[in-house]
Amino acid sequence: MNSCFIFLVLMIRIRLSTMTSHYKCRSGVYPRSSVKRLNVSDDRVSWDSEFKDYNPPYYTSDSVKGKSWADPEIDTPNFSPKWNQIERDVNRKSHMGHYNIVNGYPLNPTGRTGLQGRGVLGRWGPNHAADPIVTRWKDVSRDILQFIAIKRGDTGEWALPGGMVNPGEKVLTAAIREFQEEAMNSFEASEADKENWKEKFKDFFSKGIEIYRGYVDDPRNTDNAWMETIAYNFHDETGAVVGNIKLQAGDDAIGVQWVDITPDIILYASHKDIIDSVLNKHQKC
Ligand code: RP5
Repeated sequence: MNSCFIFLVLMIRIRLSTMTSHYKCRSGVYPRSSVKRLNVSDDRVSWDSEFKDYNPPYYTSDSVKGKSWADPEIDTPNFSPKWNQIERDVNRKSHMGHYNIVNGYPLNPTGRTGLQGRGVLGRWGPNHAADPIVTRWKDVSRDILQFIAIKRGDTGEWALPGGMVNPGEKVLTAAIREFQEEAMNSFEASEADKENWKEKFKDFFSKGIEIYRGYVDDPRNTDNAWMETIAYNFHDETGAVVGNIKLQAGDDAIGVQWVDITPDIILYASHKDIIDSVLNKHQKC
C-alpha cells in the first residue's frame, strides 16, 4: 500500500476523533433570527457533564416550516422518522455513529448548543452536505497551496463551495454539482456549455479523494439538528487543468476566487480544519 494512502486513512480517522467539541454554534444570536442562545461554557458542552436546569430557548424558523424538502415538527401526527437509519431517500444516519433520542428529539452528538429546535435546518438530526476542495499550487515552487473558495451570501464569510445532498443523490455527485453551481454558476450556463464542461473536466473530477467525513461546527447547528459533511479533494498537481476553469459565483455565493492556504486564514464553520487536512496531505506526499 502506498505511504500517502496510509497517511490519508490515518488522517481521516484522526479528524473524526478530534472533532470533540464545537464553538461556532454555542453562543450569541442564532443566524437570521433574534433568538439568543443560552451560553454553554466549554466544560458543559458534553451531555455527560452536569448542567442543572439546562433549558435553552426553542427555535424553528418559519422558513423551514411546511416545506416539502424539510421535516415537519416532531409531534406532527404520522411523522415517525427512522432515526439512525436510511429512510427511503432521507439519510438519518450520522457519520459520527449512533446518536441518542431524548423525549422524541435527536441529540446533537457533539453536545449542547444552547438552543433547542431545528433553527433553519431542514432535517431533525443530521443534515447531510458535500464539500468539494479544488486545489492547485500557486506557482512552480510548490510552497503555497491554493483552493477555490466562495463567499457565502448569508454570512459574507469565505467557505468551501459545498451544499446539501439532495434526497437519493450520491455525496460525491453532490460535491461536484455544488462546485458547478456555486463556483461556476452552472444555473445560468447553456446546455452546450454544460456538456462541454463535462467533457473537459470529466477525468479531473473522477479523481476526488475523501478528506473528511463527519460533523461540521456550523453556526446553524442546534441541540436537535446539525450539519455533517463528506469533503473531497480534487487536486491539480500541475495546475494545467484547473487553470481552464472559468470562475463565476452562482446560486447563493456572492464571490469566488483562488485563496492561498495560510495559517491565519478564516473560514466559515469548521472549514479551516478541513482545509488544514488537505494541506497536510499535500505537504507530506
Ligand atoms: C456547511 O454548510 C457544509 O460544510 C457545507 O459547506 C454547507 C452546506 O450548507 P449550504 O451552503 O447549502 O447552506 O456546514
